[in-house]
Amino acid sequence: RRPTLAVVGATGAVGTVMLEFLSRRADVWGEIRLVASARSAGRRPAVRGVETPVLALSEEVFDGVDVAMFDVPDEVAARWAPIATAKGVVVVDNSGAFRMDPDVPLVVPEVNAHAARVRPRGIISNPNCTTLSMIVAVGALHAEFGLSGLVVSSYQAASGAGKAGVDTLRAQLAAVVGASAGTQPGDVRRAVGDTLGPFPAPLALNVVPWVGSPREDGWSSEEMKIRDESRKILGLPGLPVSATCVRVPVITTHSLTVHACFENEVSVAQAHEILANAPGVVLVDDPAEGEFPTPADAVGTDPTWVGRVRRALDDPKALEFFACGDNLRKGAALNAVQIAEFVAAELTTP
Ligand code: 11C
Repeated sequence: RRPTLAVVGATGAVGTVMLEFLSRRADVWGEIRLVASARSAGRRPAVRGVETPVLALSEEVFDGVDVAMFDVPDEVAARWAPIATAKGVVVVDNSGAFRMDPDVPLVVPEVNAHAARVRPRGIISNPNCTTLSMIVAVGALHAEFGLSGLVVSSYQAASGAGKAGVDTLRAQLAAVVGASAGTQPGDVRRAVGDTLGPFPAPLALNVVPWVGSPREDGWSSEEMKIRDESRKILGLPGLPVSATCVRVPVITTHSLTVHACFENEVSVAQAHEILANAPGVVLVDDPAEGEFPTPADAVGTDPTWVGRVRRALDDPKALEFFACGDNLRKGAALNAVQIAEFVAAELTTP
């Protein structure tokens, strides 16, 4: 019997991309059941070419389900994932609710697929999209050189803040386009008016050095997620990690600059070879020819794109590079689908 899959949050930005992947990847599933809030119930999105009714979230929707992918707010996941697991469902959760629970593995299949096998609570967490936009490349370099520290800055897209983020950026871009804004203090703020949406400052014609909510000593929740999640995925609980998270006026695809320190000396030639051969990574690194990844080129694609690889001028054991990846695909939906397929293979292998 092929396993039954539920997609919880099937009509959201990430859920929609999940359905796209389920429709075009090798089909390992029996029934695919779509679930969302009561507000979205009754819609009929296509999955595997078949219009499929969306069911309202309830205990009964998990009857007979083997694996469920959740893309819902943290508090909804915290409440409903245990209800699903109590019915024997393996939950692949894309929220932040369980990521740091020691009894919940945090999985990136290219880096630590083995961790998905040990899941005492029946839940496997999917990392934050910002961590995911660089961790496949970092993991490949760590396997060869031994990571000893990370300093990263992010350049995060509006869609990380959901549909409200995208709608806000588009509205702000429309407001500034004819306003000749961007030359005097406050002129961008005046042009966008009170349309800040989920962002703490105008995003059009701007960069905003704040993502998430406040944590101790001036750090943001997003910066702490990058630190905590990188440590857990790589199995390096004491790894020094410093992140500065910045929102930029890009619709979709998060980017990061990475300063990675290693136990061993590194060379650009070796790093190029590792990255060029790493599953899930595409290396584009010929800046003299204008070749490096950008969000505008990476959006809508699956890999982690890496370029601008340099050895640190003052440390022969450190590399600098630029990484970007579509935050709705590998950053969310694709990684969750890969984990779900890993569990499906486990369930169907005698
Ligand atoms: C952003 N990375 O770009 C966030 C969104 O923990 O899954 C994803 C938050 C999370 O705003």
